Amino acid sequence: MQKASRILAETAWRRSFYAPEKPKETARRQRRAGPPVPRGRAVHNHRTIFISDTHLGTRGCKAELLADFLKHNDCDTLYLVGDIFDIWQVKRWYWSKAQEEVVREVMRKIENGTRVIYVPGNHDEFLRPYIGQTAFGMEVVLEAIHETAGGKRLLVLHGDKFDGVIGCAKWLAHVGDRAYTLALRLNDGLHAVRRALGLPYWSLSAYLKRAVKNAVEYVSRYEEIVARAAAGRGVDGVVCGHIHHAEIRKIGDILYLNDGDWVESCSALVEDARGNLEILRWANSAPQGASHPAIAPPALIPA
Ligand SMILES: [Mn+2]
Repeated sequence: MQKASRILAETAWRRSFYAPEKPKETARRQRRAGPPVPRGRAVHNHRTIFISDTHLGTRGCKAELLADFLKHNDCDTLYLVGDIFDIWQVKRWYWSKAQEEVVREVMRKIENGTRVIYVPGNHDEFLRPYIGQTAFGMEVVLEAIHETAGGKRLLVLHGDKFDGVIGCAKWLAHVGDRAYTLALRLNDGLHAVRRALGLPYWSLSAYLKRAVKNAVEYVSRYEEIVARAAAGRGVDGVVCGHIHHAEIRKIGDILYLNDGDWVESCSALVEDARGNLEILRWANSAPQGASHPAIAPPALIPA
């Protein structure tokens, strides 16, 4: 009996949090609700939105998509989970109209009564002296505890503090899936050039394959370390960013949630009124996102 109720609880947890909807159910819902409204046009209301790693101030930031996301998604509480501004690249500072629009959208949310909580990361650590204060209507905190509508307590932090304990070569994780696909194509050409120069054969693709494997290992080790730290804090789950790899999964007793980034995956973590958590990939939803990749590469680790 106890086992049955535990399984039931776990199933309920899994279903409500991240089990994909059964196609049958979706079809039934569509019949009831009519044709689905294309995402990106209607305004969606969420209880909470978590975004991080937008890297405003760099060319990498997908600011048009982010501004479009903010325009079409409202919430009671918005968590900015670090690396929102990228001040490291101050010499290569890049600012666009779209990035300005992103800031304006956040300010508009504050004016409309959205509570905005800013958890600085390592690229926007210039905000860390403001911890415990309110800046531009945003509460700046080192970390936060978010309580879901379902009563789950989630620790919210950027996650850079775990870099030192991972132990994999981080720079290798820079190499993503797409680089590998490209390398496969370049490999033959490279071989021909090296042969013409009298150099021995060297496989770029094999080299990158090892790098991708390392990136995958890096991500899973990071996730486990963050989850372990959260377990030590007595919370039900943890929300972080930093590694640019959106994820929702259970690690031991901890629900590990990573909201991804707005450089590659253009993803946000959202909570609905009932406490269900989901990752939204705006590149798939917004009409102008058609040219963006449907699936993010394993990871694009910030320096
Ligand atoms: Mn970071």
